[in-house]
Amino acid sequence: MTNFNLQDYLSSRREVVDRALERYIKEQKGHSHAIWQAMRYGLFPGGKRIRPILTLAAGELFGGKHNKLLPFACAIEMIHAYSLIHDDLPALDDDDLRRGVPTAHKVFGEGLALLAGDGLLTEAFFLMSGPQVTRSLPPQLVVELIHYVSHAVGVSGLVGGQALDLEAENDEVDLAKVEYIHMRKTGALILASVQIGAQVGGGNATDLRRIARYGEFLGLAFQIGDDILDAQGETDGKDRAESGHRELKKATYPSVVGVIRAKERLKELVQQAVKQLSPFEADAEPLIAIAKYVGARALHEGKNSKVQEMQI
Ligand code: GRG
Repeated sequence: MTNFNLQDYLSSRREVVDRALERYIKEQKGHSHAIWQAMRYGLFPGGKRIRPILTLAAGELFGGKHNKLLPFACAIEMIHAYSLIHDDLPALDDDDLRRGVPTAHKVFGEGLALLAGDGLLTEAFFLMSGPQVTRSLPPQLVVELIHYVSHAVGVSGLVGGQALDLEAENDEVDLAKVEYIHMRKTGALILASVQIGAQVGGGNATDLRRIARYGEFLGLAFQIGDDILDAQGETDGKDRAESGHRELKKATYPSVVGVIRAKERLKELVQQAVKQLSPFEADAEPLIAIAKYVGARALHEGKNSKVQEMQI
């Protein structure tokens, strides 16, 4: 046992990510224009920053340096922010609040919010393919990483998962279908967050397989946890009464098998995720603690919980 403190780890890495995102925005021409303001609104103050922190943690496990990891970590957070802005639009979830404040379209109007999402998505790819990256990593690896992220956020991942989610509204769905949707809609970007970090960090093929399995279990656990919090009216910054009308009809674990079985599945997934990392021993403490935290949020404490880990 070491003295690893998850709270300190999350807040220090969060600061690193926030500073890098700020720096990136300030460097862009026209960053004070309305479109950048709307994009910035989607990024700041930000939520948990769990995806970029996962990229840093997976990279650090293999000795990866922050200067190489940060463009990817920031790009992944920009993609996440885009997905939330678009997801909140009237055409999708129709949410008025996100993280307890008005959604981007409520502040900037639907047109600019739509474009802010497009802008964040596109700028993410601009960042990953920029000189800071191409000077510090082999070109072949950069192309592979960008290809991988595109796959995770395109039709095979986030966008396709969201489309399936739309189609499944009001349908009778079984658990296999719910998991299939979750693994694309939410799991693919979480998996990409750790995989990209591990690849930039220099993990070997065996390491990458272990990290991929960890990411798959964690991605599914994350969405089930979110659905449990939502079913209990505890989703961060947005209680059930504030949820868009669509949210209430979605195919989720709790809606198919109830909250108790959803919690059992969540616990099992976190245990599986943690198990994948046992060969790395204490070096994997941050990734292990993050997985346990994802479980603990939904299993024990809910939105007002301090950062704490699940006992497993
Ligand atoms: C392509 C038009 C178009 C829209 C895309 C893909 C998409 C819309 C939306 C993404 C689907 C989505 C919002 C899934 C839910 C995933 C989830 C649990 C989000 C919340 O993530 P957290 O808890 O948020 O990490 P914070 O606030 O901490 O950043």
